Amino acid sequence: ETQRPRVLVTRAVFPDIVTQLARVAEVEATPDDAIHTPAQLRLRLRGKHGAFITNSERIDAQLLDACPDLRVVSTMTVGVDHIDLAACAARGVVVTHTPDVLTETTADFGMALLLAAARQMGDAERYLRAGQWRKWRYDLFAGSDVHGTTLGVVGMGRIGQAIARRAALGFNMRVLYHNRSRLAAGIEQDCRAAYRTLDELLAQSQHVLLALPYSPAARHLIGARELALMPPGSTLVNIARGGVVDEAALADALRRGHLGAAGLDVFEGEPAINPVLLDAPRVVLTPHIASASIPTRRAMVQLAVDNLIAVLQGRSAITPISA
Ligand code: 8YV
Repeated sequence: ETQRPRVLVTRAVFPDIVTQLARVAEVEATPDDAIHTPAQLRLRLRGKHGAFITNSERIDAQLLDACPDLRVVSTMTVGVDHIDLAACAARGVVVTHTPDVLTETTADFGMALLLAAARQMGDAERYLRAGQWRKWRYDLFAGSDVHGTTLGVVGMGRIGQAIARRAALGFNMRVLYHNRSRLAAGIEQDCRAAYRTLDELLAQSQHVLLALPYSPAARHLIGARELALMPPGSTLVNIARGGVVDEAALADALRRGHLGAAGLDVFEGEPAINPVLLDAPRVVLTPHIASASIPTRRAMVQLAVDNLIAVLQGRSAITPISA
């Protein structure tokens, strides 16, 4: 009797979806949400053929060498910077991710974070909850407008384009974008977006939103020099990866009053947060929840499970990604 493949599920996610894996594999689930150390992950993945992971688990050459039976890694993320794609390809390990199912939910959140930051909603709520609201003031948490202003989108992929449509069509914003490659004119027309170099985008945008895929080349893409290019009082929103922004430089730009506001959903070293951000003014901080609506998180888990089942049954992956 052929042995059924063995699969590790590294996170406690929707059991009614994960149980579908039992149709084709022996499943080792994870009852809690403890973060795996690399050694724990290697130990648990040894002898397994498939892995369900999130961006809390890193897949690198050392792990792959310790787990030679691994045939497929299915991540419940669209970003894959936690996976060494070249090392997986070199070992014939299929990698799948969850694009498209999260695009609109994440784009909604990108606009929400932009509005919350520009209009100082974080500081305003803390002020009210602290019992400090005593009287009306004409300029109480008076922030900057979003409608009719210029939004610079860095990373005009699926999520960036969904945000550009919301900005242009919903808020009458002028959209500039910077991308590794220039988009087809049709898309520019659809999003009413114009291509700019990064420096031009930073200098010409009242609000800048980061939605680019992360790689070591993108680390600290936005540092002190780039922040200084942004107009005084402008807004920076990051829904990409924490490493894209030099957080100390950002906190300094906020404290000095150069930057009007920031909205961050991702952080270097998350879930640990750089203390300079916790003390900075006019910044809205959220715990990596941009794709977190129940329907979307269910769709992501379902797609990740469907990818595992397909590959373990010898069929093509639904949404593979390669280096
Ligand atoms: C994930 C994300 O849900 O998809 C990504 O790349 O960052 C989020 O949508 C989050 O990382 C938890 O897995």
